[in-house]
Amino acid sequence: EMMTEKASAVSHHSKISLNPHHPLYNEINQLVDNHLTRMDEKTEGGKDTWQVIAEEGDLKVYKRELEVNGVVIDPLKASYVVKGITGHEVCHYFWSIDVRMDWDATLESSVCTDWLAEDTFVSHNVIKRVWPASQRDALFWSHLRHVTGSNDEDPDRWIVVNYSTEDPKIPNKYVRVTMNVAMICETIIDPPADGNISRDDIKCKISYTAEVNPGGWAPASVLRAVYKREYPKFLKRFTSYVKDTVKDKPIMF
Ligand code: 18C
Repeated sequence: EMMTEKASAVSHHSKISLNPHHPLYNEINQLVDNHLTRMDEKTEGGKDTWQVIAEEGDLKVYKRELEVNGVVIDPLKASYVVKGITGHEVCHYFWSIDVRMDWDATLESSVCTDWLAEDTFVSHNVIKRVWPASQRDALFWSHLRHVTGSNDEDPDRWIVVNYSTEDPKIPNKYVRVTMNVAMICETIIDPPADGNISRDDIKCKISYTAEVNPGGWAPASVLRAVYKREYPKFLKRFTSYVKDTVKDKPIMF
């Protein structure tokens, strides 16, 4: 359904390449704005209903158990601090479909079905089969955005949103998974005395959230076990991939 632009009192300064007349324009702005606002709320503390499912140094993965008609749709969130990389780099590689198969071990294939703008495209992704469930696929738009902060409380951030969409051209061969995923990053710079910023002086604060509906019945215990194993694995694998890829490249601020 179409969302009004008025609802997203755009407090987050940003630039979008997608044409304002594109049918997804309002939806994308709304999703980006909601994710940034929700993240801001989270940092304000308050009561926490999230349970930790993995904790390893600076990596923390949380979930909230939620079942609708017997289908597990546990919302998941993670925070991670990774040295030597920037938020722009993390989001660039998370968004870029050219490298997705290099780090996403849960996918069997990933194909761009619609290029919308230099910051937005739609892709069809076939997920590896997990026994005993039927094979799943996902069709979603991916949008990359730089959000410049206006003051100290509103820091400079990069964000990628992957959000399910529909396309009658894509045949329905699998069980369709739907999702709302966001990767939000902030770069922390420890200014060196000599003023030359190297990779030793930077780190990236990552906040990742995933709301996935498996699209049909899947055994809850298997699904929860797969999530518990796969999300931390993904975050470690993906960030090592980024570290490794950029280590000899100039820092992309
Ligand atoms: O965010 C991630 N990836 C993005 C794309 O690169 C995108 C996410 C897309 C897909 C998420 C799909 C989740 C599917 C869940 C339903 C599966 C049902 C299986 C039933 C089991 C009983 O935003 C990173 C996503 C990291 C996701 C980790 C958890 C997903 C587990 C899904 C199963 C994966 C198969 C495992 C194969 C093992 C590989 C050695």
